[in-house]
Amino acid sequence: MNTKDAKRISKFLSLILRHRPESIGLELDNNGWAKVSELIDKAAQKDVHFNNEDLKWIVANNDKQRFAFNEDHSQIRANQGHSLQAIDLQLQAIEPPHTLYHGTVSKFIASIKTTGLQKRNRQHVHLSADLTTATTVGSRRGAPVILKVEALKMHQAGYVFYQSENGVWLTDEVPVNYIKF
Ligand code: HQG
Repeated sequence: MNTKDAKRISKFLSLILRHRPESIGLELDNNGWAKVSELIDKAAQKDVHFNNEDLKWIVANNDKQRFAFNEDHSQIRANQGHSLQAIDLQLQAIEPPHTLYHGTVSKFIASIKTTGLQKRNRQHVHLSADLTTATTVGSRRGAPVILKVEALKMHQAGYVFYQSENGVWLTDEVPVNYIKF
């Protein structure tokens, strides 16, 4: 599979497995899993063609490890990033590092200073342990602005943190007093 096709299909999978499974008539279970065979068939009906081997390649090689198979490879899901509120990824709460980073853009700063970081359409606020990832995330929208989050302090105050299968740090909100601008 060439890189261009892999990227196109990966974007399609993000849309279907995180946001709009119903757009191809696909059902996800409570934990976000889709049947691989059903996904392949329903995508093909919408003229997006890939097979089992293509999916295995994408799951293994995706730059952010966005997707995962279950043990017998009969089911697939997105590791994070869902807007579908009913999906429970069964994440375990864990202690975060001292500092986490959030990449955003300057036009959001005034609002973030008022309300803190909010999850908007997604299930969680997304944070990363390294500056490079935060910079990449911010760059999707323009010149990146990196915010420092005092994650351990938040945790000590009772805020809950999770880490997705692919290493993204997740929490419900970040109040403004834990952000360094
Ligand atoms: C901003 C991608 C105004 C927030 C990435 C962000 C990530 C506020 C945007 C993942 C705000 C939400 C998530 C407030 C937050 N006022 N703006 N109070 N609070 N924002 O896409 O973190 O490639 O939902 O700064 O790599 O950008 O899809 O979140 O700019 O991991 O796998 O509101 O998506 O992953 O945007 O990105 P998003 P995000 P994938």
